[in-house]
Amino acid sequence: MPDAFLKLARDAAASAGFEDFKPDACLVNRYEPGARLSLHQDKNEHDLGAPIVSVSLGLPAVFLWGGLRREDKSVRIPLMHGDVMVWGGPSRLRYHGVLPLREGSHSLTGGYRINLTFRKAT
Ligand code: MD6
Ligand code: FE
Repeated sequence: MPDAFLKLARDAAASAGFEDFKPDACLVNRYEPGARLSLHQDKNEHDLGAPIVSVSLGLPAVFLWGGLRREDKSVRIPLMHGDVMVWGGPSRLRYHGVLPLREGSHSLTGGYRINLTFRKAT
């Protein structure tokens, strides 16, 4: 992974209280208008002690931040270009998702949203 990506993820994790995050994977998803991510847990990683760092680029989105059970109420968090979310510790397995993306245009990504999620996958 590029050094700049690693530093971004490590610095973000540290500022949220997760020192010495060593991500070994960066998932890159491109969302087009209408695309959504239904409520889910990120639980494919072996080490659930490591946080998730999620970087939003381009078109804005609404993040759904739920609880530890799928049926728990979720709150809506607007995510803009450059926003970084970090979750871990007791919140590592909280359900989350993204509402359908609205049409728009961003000077850097055009009609898309790009999300990077950094993880310790192995
Ligand atoms: C987001 N992404 O796009 C949140 N989870 O703001 C995710 O929760 C996610 O992008 C699992 C795999 C890929 C993802
Ligand atoms: Fe996720």
